[in-house]
Amino acid sequence: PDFSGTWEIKSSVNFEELLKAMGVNLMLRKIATKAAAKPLVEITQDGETLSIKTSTIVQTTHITFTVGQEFNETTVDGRPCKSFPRWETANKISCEQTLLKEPGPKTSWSREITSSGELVLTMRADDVVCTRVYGRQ
Ligand code: R12
Repeated sequence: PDFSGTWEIKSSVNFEELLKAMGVNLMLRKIATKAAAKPLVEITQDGETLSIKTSTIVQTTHITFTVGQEFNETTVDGRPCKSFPRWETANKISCEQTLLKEPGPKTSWSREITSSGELVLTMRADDVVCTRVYGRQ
């Protein structure tokens, strides 16, 4: 599928709960949740290699990876981790994360292009699942 494009958010569920499960304190949770309500996501794709830039007023992250190959990233709360993205279905990339410094919650994300052309991002921390739906700008 084609993940490339400029994406804006349509809905977000459980983002603050996700941060809570990661142990982020109340003040940072409030700031981050407010910032994450207006993100801009820019994705470029070359075959199985994706580059994802996620910008908010407090933080911008940029990852580049090839599906099937381990890469370094950080969890949503900024902890360094190893990430292993793989195709879960033809349209969905699932990525397990392993913290470089344990202990911490078990985290992962997935990104899927749905049949209606939306981008669905899920982020997990232990048993909490945050679901964010993006539409093309
Ligand atoms: C912390 C510090 C910061 C943040 C946290 C802990 C803020 C994180 C933000 C994440 C946004 C994620 C998005 C994801 C997506 C926008 C704002 C949580 C800055 O210690 O939709 O792809 C310093």
